Amino acid sequence: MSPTRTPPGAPPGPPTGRTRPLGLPEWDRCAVMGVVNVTPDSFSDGGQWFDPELAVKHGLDLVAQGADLVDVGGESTRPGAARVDEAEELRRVVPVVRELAAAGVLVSVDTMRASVAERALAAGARLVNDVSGGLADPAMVPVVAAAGVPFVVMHWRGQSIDMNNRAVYGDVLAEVLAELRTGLERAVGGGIAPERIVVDPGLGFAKDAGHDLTLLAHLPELRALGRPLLVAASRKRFLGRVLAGEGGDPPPARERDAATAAVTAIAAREGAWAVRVHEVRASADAVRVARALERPGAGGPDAGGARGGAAR
Ligand code: PMM
Repeated sequence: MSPTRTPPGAPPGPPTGRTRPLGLPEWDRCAVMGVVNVTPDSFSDGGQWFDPELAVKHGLDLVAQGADLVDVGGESTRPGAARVDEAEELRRVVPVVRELAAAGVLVSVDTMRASVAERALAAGARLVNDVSGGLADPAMVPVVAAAGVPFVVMHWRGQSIDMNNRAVYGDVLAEVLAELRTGLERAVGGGIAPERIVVDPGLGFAKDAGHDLTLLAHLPELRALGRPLLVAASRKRFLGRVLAGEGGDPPPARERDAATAAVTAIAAREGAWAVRVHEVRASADAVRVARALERPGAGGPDAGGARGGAAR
């Protein structure tokens, strides 16, 4: 079976998401955000899409496989990673955003820099995904507020270079909730409309495997923050640990996609707004199954969204 549902190379259709008046795209099910890392050193896909042309093609492929939106980033945030400089991040991200947006793809930009967000928005991005939730660059919240676009506030305790040292919690759920509330207040206080804000527990960021699993086990409490929830578990270390079992060696990142799709099914069932994944196909199927379970009588090829239609 072909991994795609549209002919290879065919441009994706227009974004299938509806847009709320204040700009947050939404679907009648959990959305699938495909990841395009234009980096030489991400833990998850090891530089495969560092070439801008390959990155654009990969973004289009992800849409053909069922991604509702595509997240483009130019800076690795793996534990221990040093920062890339601004000029290099702009060079990596902006052309890829421009081409994908021109092809009709709904693009988010994954950046901690206000200048990169601003240029990516000018190039057609529709959403800003800042893993620092506006903490890394004081200009970020004002830029997003002025642009009037949706903003992801992720739980974050500091730059990747030493974030593992900050994985210290008495009660991880209570502390992440409190710190996310502070992040929400900071964003709203800086002029971003609450309706445009998505929250994300930041799996793997200043967290060990036990912390990540605790947070995933408590998605209803995270949803009770009252904002749409993004869950980004894809290929992360905690999945490696789960698959390895006691004392075993974790499988490499690229062998964690089935486990990622399992998390997608759980997140969709718990009402997440979106999941952020590297391998889209299985998660696109998972969110449709979760949607079908919400209205079992509806069945049918269109149950849950726009990807139905092709025979299997
Ligand atoms: N994780 C990564 C990058 N961007 N964005 C959000 N909102 N949440 C995350 O957990 C997140 C992110 C790191 O993973 P990658 O290197 O595979 O992209």
